[in-house]
Amino acid sequence: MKSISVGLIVIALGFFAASCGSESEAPRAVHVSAPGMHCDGCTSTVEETLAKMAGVDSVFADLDSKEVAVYCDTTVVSRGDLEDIIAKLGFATAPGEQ
Ligand SMILES: [Cu+2]
Repeated sequence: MKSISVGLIVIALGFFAASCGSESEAPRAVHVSAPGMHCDGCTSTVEETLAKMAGVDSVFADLDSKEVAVYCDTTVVSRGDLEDIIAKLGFATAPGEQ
């Protein structure tokens, strides 16, 4: 009986250590270019849409640099996922580009 509870404690500590480890790695800032953003409406659309994605902590879209800084868990959401969403919203290319 005693060995079972010690075993459970070891398992619980293992999970705790694992979750701490992943938290210290994430969130990471991923910068994605979105040249199609031209006003505050565009930046809010990008911010609100990306913020709803799983693994995304916070989003800041900068109109001047046309860059979107996404603070996310890169083990859950990849740069490609973020670029896909921005492309679907129509901001991946500058107006006039294909
Ligand atoms: Cu706009």
